[in-house]
Amino acid sequence: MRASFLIGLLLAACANNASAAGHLVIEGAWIRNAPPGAMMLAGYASVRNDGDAAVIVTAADSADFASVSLHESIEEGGVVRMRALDRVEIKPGASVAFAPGGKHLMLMRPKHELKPGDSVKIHLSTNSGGAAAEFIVRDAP
Ligand SMILES: [Cu+2]
Repeated sequence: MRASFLIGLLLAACANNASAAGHLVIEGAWIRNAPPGAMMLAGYASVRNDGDAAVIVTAADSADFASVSLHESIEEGGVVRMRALDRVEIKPGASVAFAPGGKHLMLMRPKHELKPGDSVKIHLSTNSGGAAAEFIVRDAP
């Protein structure tokens, strides 16, 4: 009885608003269109913490890619490199931009071809649950 009540609550929470689960609001989510056969794509979005406690993004995943990781582009002596991030902390009321030239979601080995206008669901895991959003494939603005 109690278990089914809890499951009902969880389902209601999930159905309510997938992109605002936990305290995170994911906005303007997009994936940079890449040539056919590309094995590596990048996803971008603005991630806002609407809650009153810090949220730590620890991982990301998508059914449409073999793997998704948190990355950051950094310039060192005129050379741009990428490094993997273990965690991205978002303070209460703050936003973190995943944007070209900075933090991004590294999307490895798409499981099917993607073209502009396609939508891909990406899930972020956090210390307080997670959040997901539909990322739209498009050319760079
Ligand atoms: Cu990267």
